[in-house]
Amino acid sequence: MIIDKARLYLLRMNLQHPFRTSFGETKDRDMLFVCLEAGGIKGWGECVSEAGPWYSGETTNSCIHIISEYLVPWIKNKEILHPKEFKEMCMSIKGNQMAKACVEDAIWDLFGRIEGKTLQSLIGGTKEKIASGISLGIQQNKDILLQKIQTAVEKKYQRVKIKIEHGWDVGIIKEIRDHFPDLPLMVDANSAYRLKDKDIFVNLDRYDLLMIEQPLQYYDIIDHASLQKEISTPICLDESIKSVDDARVAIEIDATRIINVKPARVGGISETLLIHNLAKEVKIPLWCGGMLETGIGRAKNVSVASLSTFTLANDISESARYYSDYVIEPIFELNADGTLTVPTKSAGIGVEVLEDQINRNSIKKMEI
Ligand code: OSB
Ligand code: MG
Repeated sequence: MIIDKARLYLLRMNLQHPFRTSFGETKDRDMLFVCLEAGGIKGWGECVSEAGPWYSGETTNSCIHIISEYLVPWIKNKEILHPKEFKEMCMSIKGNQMAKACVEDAIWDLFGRIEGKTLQSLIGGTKEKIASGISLGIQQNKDILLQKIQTAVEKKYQRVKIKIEHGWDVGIIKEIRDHFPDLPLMVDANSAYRLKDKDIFVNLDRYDLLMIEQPLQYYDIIDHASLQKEISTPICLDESIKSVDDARVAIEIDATRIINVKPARVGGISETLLIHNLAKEVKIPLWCGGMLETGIGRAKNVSVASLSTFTLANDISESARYYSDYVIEPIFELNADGTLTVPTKSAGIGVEVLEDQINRNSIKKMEI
């Protein structure tokens, strides 16, 4: 295929509820979408970057820059036989994983739509339904959190993840365990702690958590291995794993016993497939993380989570949880068994993209 047209859209989308983590609060999101066209067929990618460099060093503006000045010009009007070629084509662009993933996703979607195949079948995903978990941000008080957990349990989410930070950790987990002794529960610190805070994790070790996600620095792998020696709850890295090489190192030194794979954090679907192959070889369980995606990114994540190594519940909740303005059809609804069905309504990411809706609501558009 030859990509002959490319467009960026920026939409401001309000979150249904503010989402607070140890690195800050998100109230609305400027969502960036890229649309690539080849001979009139369109493929879509969603960029997960946030306005500021709080989760990683990338921002929405850095992604606009990298996508429009480098990534798209480097692939436009060139013959591409398979989406896996994208990585090679952009190899000399360092870092900028979210920007790369957004463009690579659009190439996979476009390729699938041209070939008449779903993304799931292109990557070899085997499951029809994927296990859905929920990630609950830091709340104003414990009663609000307990109520949100109760609602999640009633909706049959398969596990609950609680964001933690200093002052909202051991105490709140004890409280949750008093009310929900058997709940499949985990915590995510988003790098809020240092090795000197080890006692907090030794205390958390008593509460039968499925895992502790990214307790220490975002660039750190070694200290996580030291912390893992002190506790039996598995550590699961998120921010620290930006490539299959990071994953291999972290596994080798026992810094991570489970990996939260966010395709956008590792630079795209091709890199995700390498992590999938590694995980199969070394028998490390995976699950797919989320970045408050709208429908386009969500559909991609659901397809990725259908790979056989993604055996744990994913941070992929129903569409209505975060936004009311939908950009795809059909939206994702939770099944009674706490799963989401892998969409197969159309080729590519499996859902229709509502281009008119995106076009109408954009606050910025750019032809590249
Ligand atoms: O660390 O997993 C994270 C949201 C934004 C940034 C980082 C994270 C998250 C989540 C939400 O936990 C997961 C979701 O999309 O539901
Ligand atoms: Mg995380």
